[in-house]
Amino acid sequence: DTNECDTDNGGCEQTCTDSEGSFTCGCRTGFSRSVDASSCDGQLNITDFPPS
Ligand SMILES: [Ca+2]
Repeated sequence: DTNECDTDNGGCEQTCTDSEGSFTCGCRTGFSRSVDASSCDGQLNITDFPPS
C-alpha cells in the first residue's frame, strides 16, 4: 500500500493517517472536521480546551 500522507499530507488540512488501501484525514483538538473530510473548521472556544 502507498502512504498517501507522504504526498501533500494526503490533501488533508491538518492530520493524515495512512491505512491499508486508504487514508484518513483528521483534525487537532479544538477543531472539527469539515463536511469535505479533508479540511477542518475553526477552533472551538479556547476556554473549552485550556492549555495544559
Ligand atoms: Ca494508504
